[in-house]
Amino acid sequence: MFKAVDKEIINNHNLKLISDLNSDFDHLRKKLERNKVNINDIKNKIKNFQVAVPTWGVGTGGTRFARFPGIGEPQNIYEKIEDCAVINDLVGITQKVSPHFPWDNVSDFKELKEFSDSFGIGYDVVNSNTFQDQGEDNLSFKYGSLTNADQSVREKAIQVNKEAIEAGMTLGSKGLTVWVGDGGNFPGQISFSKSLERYIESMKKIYSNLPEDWKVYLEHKPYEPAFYSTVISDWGTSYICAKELGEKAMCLVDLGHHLPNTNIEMIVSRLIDLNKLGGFHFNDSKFGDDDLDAGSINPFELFLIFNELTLANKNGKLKEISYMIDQSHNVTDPIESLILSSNEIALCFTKSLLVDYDHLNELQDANDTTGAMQLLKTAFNTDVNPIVSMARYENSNAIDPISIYRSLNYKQNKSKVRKSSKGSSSGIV
Ligand code: PSV
Ligand code: MN
Repeated sequence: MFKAVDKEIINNHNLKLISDLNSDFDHLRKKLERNKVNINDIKNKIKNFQVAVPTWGVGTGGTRFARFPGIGEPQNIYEKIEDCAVINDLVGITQKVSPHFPWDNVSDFKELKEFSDSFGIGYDVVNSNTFQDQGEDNLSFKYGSLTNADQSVREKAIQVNKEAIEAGMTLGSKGLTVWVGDGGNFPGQISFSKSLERYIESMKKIYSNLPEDWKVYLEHKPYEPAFYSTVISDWGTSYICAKELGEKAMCLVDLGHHLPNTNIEMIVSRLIDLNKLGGFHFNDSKFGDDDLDAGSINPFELFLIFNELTLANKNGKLKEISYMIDQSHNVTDPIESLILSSNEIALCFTKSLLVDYDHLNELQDANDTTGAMQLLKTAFNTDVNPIVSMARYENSNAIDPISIYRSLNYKQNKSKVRKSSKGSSSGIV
């Protein structure tokens, strides 16, 4: 298999760091032992953890105002796969990518699969884009896609999704995420009732095209680009639609798709209990759908989400969940952001594994509010970096991925061979 980052470089780098890591790991082992936590059991779970990287995330994103291209940024899906392979060679927990169609403009999907296979990169859930016009015809998504009043526009949007499913089948994906920007910017613009009815009708047609072993993930979002009303605005609406569609339909929680202060971890718990939690788009935010790096603003929230997942898993309630990152990197090198984000996600998962849920249950039943919160805080405040770094080391990845990446001068080197995109057109991604 072809390696985007030379194994020798990783090994030499690790050699310099392993002695310190061994002593940090040993120190933490002893500390956790006092609470009867076996560090190796946790490390083994982290070694098997995976989160998918979005193909659109390795390109430089933008805001509504401008986009400032980074140097050596990928210009096509092949170059994006190369960047994703760099990330995965260093961290090892991002073996799959989540592509976006037709953003990812592919003429030969078999050839793309062979190319990504050669880097050891696979495909997670595929995404369909009906939130902007792509084709040359007069059927525009300006006033909605799957919910558009015009049936021929709806059919066009359904077709985009069917094509995404076909592409995903060739690539080895097992699911489709549907997010529509459909809604209204002004009171009276759309019928709340008819647009939801049309959404379900269109989604039923997409659903009927899903292969037997596929899932479809419905992504909700309260606003943007429709600022007055959004058709799939919240987890309740998403749940109702998923229920109406059937077993293969699940809800996807994008962390940025909630109004400020929403208790996302409780939504996660509700969806688990309703058997409809299917996946995540990890990111972080200060105000709304900011698409900032996971764990950069509110790592405690990320931990509390994993806390619900780990508890549900312990109780046998957790089904297969697709973990994906959905971020827009405007001012950082996307590769660095994705390395750090995958690490933050792994850290929060690790911390959740430290919680003694039987004890938490006892504290809750005894109404020991302080004790229960302390239990969670103690897990959250534990520095579990030695576990996550050791998991990477034992998986033959980098103990310190960022410093190796910086030593490669990867983007500077790529800027000599990749055509630069001069444009500064705006757009969140
Ligand atoms: C929409 O804001 C979203 O979260 C959806 O997942 C899109 O597919 C993605 O961002 C792309 O920008
Ligand atoms: Mn998303």
